[in-house]
Amino acid sequence: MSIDLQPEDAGKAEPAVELPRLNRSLRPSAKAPVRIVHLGLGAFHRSHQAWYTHQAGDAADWGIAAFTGRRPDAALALAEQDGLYTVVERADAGDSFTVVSSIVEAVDGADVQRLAELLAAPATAVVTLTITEAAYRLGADGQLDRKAHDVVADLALLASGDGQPATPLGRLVLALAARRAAGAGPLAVVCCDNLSNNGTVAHNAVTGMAGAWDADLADWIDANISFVSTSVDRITPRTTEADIAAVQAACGYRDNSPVVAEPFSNWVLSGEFPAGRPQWEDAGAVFVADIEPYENRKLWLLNGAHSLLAYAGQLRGHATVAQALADPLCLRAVESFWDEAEANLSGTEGTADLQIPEYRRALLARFSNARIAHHLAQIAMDGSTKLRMRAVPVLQAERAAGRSGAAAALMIAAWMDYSAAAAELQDPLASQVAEANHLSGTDRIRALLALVDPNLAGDAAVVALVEDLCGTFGERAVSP
Ligand code: CS2
Repeated sequence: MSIDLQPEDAGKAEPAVELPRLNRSLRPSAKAPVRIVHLGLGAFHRSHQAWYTHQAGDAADWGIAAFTGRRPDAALALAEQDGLYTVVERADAGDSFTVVSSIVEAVDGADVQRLAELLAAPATAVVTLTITEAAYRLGADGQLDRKAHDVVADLALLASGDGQPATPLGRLVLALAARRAAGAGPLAVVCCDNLSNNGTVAHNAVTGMAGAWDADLADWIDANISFVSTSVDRITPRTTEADIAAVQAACGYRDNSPVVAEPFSNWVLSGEFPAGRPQWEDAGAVFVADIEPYENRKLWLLNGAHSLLAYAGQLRGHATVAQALADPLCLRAVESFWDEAEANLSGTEGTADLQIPEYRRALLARFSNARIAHHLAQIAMDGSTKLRMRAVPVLQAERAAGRSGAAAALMIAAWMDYSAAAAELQDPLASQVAEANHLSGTDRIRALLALVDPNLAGDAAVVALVEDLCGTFGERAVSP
């Protein structure tokens, strides 16, 4: 079911009577059987992978069982509506509303037994992941950080044989062990987090965890599980009360879990699906042999600009992406970073096939969509991990080419200033960042840089460059 609405109509019709809740009577057809298991049930999964699956020509064969991460809330809310929810596509010209029905089971992530049961079923062919960049617990060497405290705790639980792992990696490894035991055969794990080479990252993280528990399991995973790399794209801010009210007014039912997204969406995938997959190409997904150029284009141009705006913009007093982009100082920083990134992007036929000028123009339009309130504070989270993918490769490539990389370095400098100014920093390395911020001068810069990339921290010229750029967007941070 889809409805279109102009902006001036939105929110007009105040419901006079209690409206029905979105419920199974609105499900367009019978529930599809579970063949996809998702870890990380959140707004992005619902606006992206679940939306593609809903639109696939063979959607009737592909139901998703979606598991939450740390908290059960999203699963409980969705389960009340039989897994149904509304995607609000929010364009400058107005909203359109679609009820998505591909999620057939919404489960609390702590229910590891259900996860193991589903992975042990031969019908399950695909596992998709949106567990956040930081959850892969990658060390600076690209391998699983086996000393991370939650990894240590989960390994102890797995070894004891009677405990429920708490990390997505631990849960997935336990469920893959159940699949091996059941002889249910190969499947594909599709990483949908914003990491370069994300299939390899997922492979290293999963086999790293499995291998530290049971070397045979790691070998079985290597032989049977295909790790698919993908580049995912759709700007999806957090749902607000106003969004819930807009759906109620426009659609005539109450939906406790609508998701608002821009009309644009993109999914590029590369890898094998040994047990099959939905026809995601019907919804515009693209399958390629070499994903790296697409991945870098998206990670550097979109996500890189996002991080730059998140730190620079908040230091300048802005709250949303659209507001920050309207600030000439922030816009200039983004354009300079894009110039550096573009100089290091190349596709199969140079940059022609990547259509960088068009991509940049489209990004400016997407970021300026003022009807999408994309909060900088949301993007600013987990900076130490995100900068490794978004700023470091461009800085390294620029320096290798004999140039300064000042625009990429500025993103890192803005993060440092922000990390000292923020009331509360959400980051997997928050305590180390706080410690580093107690140092002063060059020592502080070096210590912060080491958390992002130890090699860069060992390069005195880069440390000096970053130190020089601190303070560009506001007060230079001083040690307490
Ligand atoms: C953002 C992404 O929060 C962030 O770090 O850069 O979530 C971004 O909105 C998506 O990747 C867009 O596809």
